[in-house]
Amino acid sequence: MSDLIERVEVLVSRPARNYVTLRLTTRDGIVGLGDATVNGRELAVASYLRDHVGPLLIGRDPGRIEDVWQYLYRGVYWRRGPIGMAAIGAVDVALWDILGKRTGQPLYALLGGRVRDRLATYRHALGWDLPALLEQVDAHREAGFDNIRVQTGVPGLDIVYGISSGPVYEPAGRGAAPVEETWDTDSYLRHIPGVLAAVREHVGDSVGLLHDVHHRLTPIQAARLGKAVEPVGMYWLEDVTPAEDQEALRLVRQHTTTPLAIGEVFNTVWDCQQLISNRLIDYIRVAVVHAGGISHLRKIFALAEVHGVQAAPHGPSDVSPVSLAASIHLGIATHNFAIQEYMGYPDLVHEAFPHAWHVAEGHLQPGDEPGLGVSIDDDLHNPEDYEPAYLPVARRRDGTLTDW
Ligand code: GCO
Ligand code: MG
Repeated sequence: MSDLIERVEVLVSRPARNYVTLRLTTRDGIVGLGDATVNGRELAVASYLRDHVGPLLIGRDPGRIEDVWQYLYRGVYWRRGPIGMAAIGAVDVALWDILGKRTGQPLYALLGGRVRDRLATYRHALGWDLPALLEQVDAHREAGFDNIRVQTGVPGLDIVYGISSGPVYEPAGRGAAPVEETWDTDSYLRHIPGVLAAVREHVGDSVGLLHDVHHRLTPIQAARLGKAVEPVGMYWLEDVTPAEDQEALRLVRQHTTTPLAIGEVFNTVWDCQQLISNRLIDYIRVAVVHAGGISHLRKIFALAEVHGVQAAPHGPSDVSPVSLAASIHLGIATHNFAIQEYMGYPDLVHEAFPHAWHVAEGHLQPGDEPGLGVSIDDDLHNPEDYEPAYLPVARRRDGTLTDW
């Protein structure tokens, strides 16, 4: 058969930042791409793909997408986890890409076709202080974006999640070992409600405001914050507590009507099954790359739809343009998909992954090329460019390690 998988390549590269990309090629030359980037742990997933998954794919029928997923998930015996699920996700996305190219259809057409004309997105505004933050908020509004995530410095702290000294924030890449940040919850809780209220005052009612707490609070602290910012009318508060404790959200929920978003570190439907079926969140943030690809995300989103929860996937710079493409195609074809995060990329990343998806009038569009509509510029994917780059860790003032 001419359409079986013949070649499996795992590209580890650093066009401005580290990415792991899977490239599958069939005997008749159709190429499918998948993103397998796990920020700060790139080589582990590359080895999983090269050493264990790749050899099993050679000679396999790329059209049996669900069967390959089950083979790689159930067949391995060991379950879940970010490394294994990113590898499965990369294979899944590459197979969908191949199917699109073989049938000449953009992916969204194979996923049921458009349910909306354009996909809502949000951009990041960051600033150490309010004037700097408002400047970025205004810039995004002028560029046509209606939904903005706001992150700001905290008095007394030197480094804070989501903020950098320059205009662009990059979570990883600050050296060969993780940077250690100091965290102080009381200072944060005293400061942030006033900042969010001031941003609301500045932008008026028509802008969606989002804020990422990045897993820093206990349930009762999260409940207090949610309640304090109710007058701001937030689009959402994100990751208020460490996400693996699903029951914690019940307490938060009992105290506040501020919408809650969670799930960027989840890998499977079983990580969010209680959260969704008990309606403890409003938005589920699983990403194509980290939660088993398009096939598995569709199941999570279907469960969410039944329970009135909306999809809003993770989309920072460490989710490559390949994954972002998959998410945009899925978003344009999924009824309960609310919004796609789009942090943006350095120019070199756009050049390394030429893509049909694009921003138009403050919204995302998948483009109409067959499959994902993303290709690779091989010259910009040099394995020698890879450098270890870790996400930071955080300690409380007394030195206790806490959630970053
Ligand atoms: C977000 C995220 C990111 C993560 C990063 C980890 O909401 O965009 O929280 O900023 O921290 O993707 O690799
Ligand atoms: Mg986040």
